[in-house]
Amino acid sequence: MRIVVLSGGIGGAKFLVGVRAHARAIGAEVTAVVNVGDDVRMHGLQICPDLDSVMYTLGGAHDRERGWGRVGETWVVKEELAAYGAEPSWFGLGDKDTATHLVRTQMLTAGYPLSQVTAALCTRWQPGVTIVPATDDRLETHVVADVEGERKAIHFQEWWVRYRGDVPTHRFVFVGADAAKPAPGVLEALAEADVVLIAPSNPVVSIAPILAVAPLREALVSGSAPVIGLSPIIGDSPIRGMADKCLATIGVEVTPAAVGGLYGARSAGGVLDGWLVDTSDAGAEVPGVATRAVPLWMSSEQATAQMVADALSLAGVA
Ligand code: GDP
Ligand code: FO1
Ligand code: CA
Repeated sequence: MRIVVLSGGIGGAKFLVGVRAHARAIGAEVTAVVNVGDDVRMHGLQICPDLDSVMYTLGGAHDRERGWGRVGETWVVKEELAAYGAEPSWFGLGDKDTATHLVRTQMLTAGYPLSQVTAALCTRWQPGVTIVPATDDRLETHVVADVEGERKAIHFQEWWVRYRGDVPTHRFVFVGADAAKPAPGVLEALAEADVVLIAPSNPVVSIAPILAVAPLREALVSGSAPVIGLSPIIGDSPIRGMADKCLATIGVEVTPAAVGGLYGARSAGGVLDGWLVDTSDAGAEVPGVATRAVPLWMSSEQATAQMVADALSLAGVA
């Protein structure tokens, strides 16, 4: 069996650990198509937070508490940059993480596309799943917000890390999405997939930028594989992160049913065939989408693997 997962960073990475476990148990192959909208160039380095969260987590090298970056990290480079007054000083570059960005930036500068760079970085981390960026082209999430009395578009990282999303926010723009092509391997993986899973990632700034790559969305919608989403919202709040702020910005209620409705039924121009909500949200309905309530807390690898088994069962491919 071939499983494709659309994934953001921390939530997606945690989910992929369970996907990998279940895939090993049933002899399936996994391709993770990862958001690049968070990517940013800082201090001359190309930083890919969601790709790195997935790569480090599956490689067993992530910091569990912080969520992003490397375990056992040190911050000498950050301190030295600050001593020079080099901006932006609000963004934390860990020393170990910086080595990843140096290798990546050097390869990109030499002309390698991000998908090949990611594959090269993964030879070290052996993630056990194929990790592919949604696109090799520039695609960056910018946020239209009122900052220091002025309405402007700022990079997603500035919105989140510098302002903690705590500024009047009007919309998200996926710069470059119109012209972006799926990275090599994405359309092939979708064409060969037996099932597509949408990780319990942030629907607004992790999954939407992936689906904003038009040929990718088209392949997903017209493909033969069932598409099952898992709710990142349990009750009326995200487990962690900024999904509540993002959903409020686009005028969507913070409930599993509303997020399912945002994705929409494949039969009605959306992307979903099935939608998993937590058992505490049993009864949530999304028009045109088969909805089932199962435990959705990713409290252990085993619990997460069970979520995957439930998703495959809902898809009818278990
Ligand atoms: P980011 O890119 O680092 O923000 O991470 P993602 O977009 O991949 O995932 C963030 C989402 O994961 C948040 O909206 C959380 O609500 C969700 N999440 C985190 N832990 C859990 C969990 O145990 N269960 C579910 N259902 N969602 C979770
Ligand atoms: N998050 C922070 O809250 N503060 C930081 O200084 C920070 C630096 C950073 C560097 C590399 C990286 O891969 C991720 C980093 N993050 C940081 C996390 C990131 O801002 C977001 O959590 C993700 O983009 C959301 O997916
Ligand atoms: Ca993200």
